[in-house]
Parts: sequence; structure tokens; C-alpha cells
Amino acid sequence: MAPTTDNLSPVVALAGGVGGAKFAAGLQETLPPGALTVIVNTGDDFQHWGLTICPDIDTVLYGLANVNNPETGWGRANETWDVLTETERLGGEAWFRLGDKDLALHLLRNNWLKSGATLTEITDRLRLTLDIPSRILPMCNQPVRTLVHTDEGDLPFQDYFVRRRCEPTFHGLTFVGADNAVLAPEVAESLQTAAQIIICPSNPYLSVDPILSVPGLSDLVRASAAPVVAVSPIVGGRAVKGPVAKMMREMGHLEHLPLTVVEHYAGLLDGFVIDQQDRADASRLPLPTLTTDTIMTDLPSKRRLAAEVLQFSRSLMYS
Ligand code: FO1
Repeated sequence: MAPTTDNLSPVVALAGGVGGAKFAAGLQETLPPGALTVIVNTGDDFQHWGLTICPDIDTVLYGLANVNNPETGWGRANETWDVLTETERLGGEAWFRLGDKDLALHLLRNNWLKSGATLTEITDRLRLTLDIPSRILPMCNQPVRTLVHTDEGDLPFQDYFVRRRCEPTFHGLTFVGADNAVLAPEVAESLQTAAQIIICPSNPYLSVDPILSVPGLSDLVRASAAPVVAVSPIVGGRAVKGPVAKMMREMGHLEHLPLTVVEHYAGLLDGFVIDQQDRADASRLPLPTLTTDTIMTDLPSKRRLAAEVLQFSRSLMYS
């Protein structure tokens, strides 16, 4: 069935990390309750203090529940750090900052995982408890772990990103376990019925590629009749947050970074959204492009950007 254009049509967003969570919050604010599904990167997940940590799922959960830390973008607002402080005092590792409230969620999730629930089931339980009207789907239920190849050797994702603050020179990535990942029925169904598919302004290499590495997932995006639009994570030739521009430079892309993002998503996109500061790059882009203010500082700016992107995406249904 061809996708319809009314506001109740399902919208699927692919997201990872802080930029993705911010934009997804704007989409949720703009769309009717239940219209949004967010498929989230789990390549950043790892084991720490004996717990399974799912940073991007939690960043999206907290962002859509509006309980996220507005300064960092990850973790909880009004957090306390007693466990971390005491753990460090006892000689434990404190480079990865798990707050007390955040820890409560991790303890629960760990128990549920131990008792056999899938990450999809657990995430759904958590989003309902947090009164989130949107569906949040991990990209898969099997472990896929991003390994970063650097000039200092291979580093597990969080070692590269948090412990080493992305300082080592980036050479490439492997998504370990991706070959054995299985497309979850919920993910497949959401993409098959989507009226609009949006790739959030997340890091294309670290956050979106792991999602696309799940066997069969990018084929569904490509096969979809829905317009596929990506929002650039680049503003004024730089990353809004995180290491994407640094990584691009280290791969030899020194200028026209929005075009580099489009080329990276080759064959997937029907439209692209760039920031007004990158206006000069618009004419180089080989697809319909919306140029606007993509910086999201508060809820109104998230809502405005989401509304503009949805409208742009709808306009592509007729082209
Ligand atoms: N990012 C940091 O830069 N430092 C941290 O200590 C840190 C802790 C943390 C705890 C829970 C969580 O869900 C996320 C956390 N993040 C932290 C964010 C994080 O690991 C990255 O932003 C993502 O993996 C990249 O998208």
C-alpha cells in the first residue's frame, strides 16, 4: 500500500546518541502519540561493573521522557553520584560515569536480561513506565559491538569514545557480531509500514552504520516506498557534538562535509537536510535539499526542525 500523507502515518527514525535523541524528541512533540518509532544503535553497548550498558537506547529513552541531563545530553537530569564516588574510593573504575538514578535502570535491565527477556521487550517495558508514547526499538537483540581501528590499535567503542575522548586517529570500524544479528520482526514491520523514514543527525559512521549493518535492514530502507531523508550532523563544516568532523578529516575528507555525508549514504536517500551555515554546499548536493537552522537548543527548536523535516519529506512523496 502506498504511504499516505496524513499526520497519523507512521514515521521511523534511525538514531544513535545525543543528536539523534534530540531530534527524535522533536519528532515526538510534532507527531500524534504513537506515530513515531525510533530504531536505535546498540553498537555502543558494553559490559561495565558487571552490567549491560546501552548508552544510545538510554539516551533516547531519557530524551523522549524528558528526564535527560540537558548539559551532557546523556544520563539523567538531577542525577546524584554516590555510587560512582564510593566505587572510585574503593578502587573501582570511574572513567564511565554511571549516576545513581541511571544505575537503578541498569540493575533492573540486567535482572530482566538474566531472566531471559530480550532487549526489545525490556526497552518497551521501560518506555511504557516512562510514559513515552513512541516505540523505541533496539536495532537487534543480538550483541553487535563497534570496534574502532585507530593508530593505537583496535579499541572497543567506549574505550575510544569516553576513556580516550576520541583522541586516537581513526582508521575504520568493524561491527563485531553484525553477521549473526537477526532483523527483529518489530524492526522489519516498522520499516515496511513506514510512511516516512528519517535518519537523525547522528554520526553516520559510529551511530547509523551499525544500524545499517544488521543484515536485511538497509535493504528494507532501500525498498521502502517512503521518502528517506537524512539530517546532516554537520554545522558550519564542524560536528554539532562528537567526533564526526574529526573522523572525516582523518579519513581524508577535508571540505564539503555535507556532500561526504550524502555520498556515505549512497543509494539510501531521497532528500537531505543541511544547516544554513553550510548553505554554500547545497548546490553540490545531487538530491533535493532543505537548508535550515538545524541547531537544537531547546524543545521549541527541536519541534521546529522536526516539523520542517517532516514537511520536506512529505513534499518528496510527490516528486
Ligand atoms: N559519555 C561520556 O563522554 N562520558 C561518560 O562518562 C558517559 C557515561 C554514560 C553513562 C550512561 C550512558 O547511557 C551514556 C554515557 N555516556 C558518557 C555517553 C556515551 O557513552 C556516548 O555518548 C555514546 O555511546 C555515543 O553515542
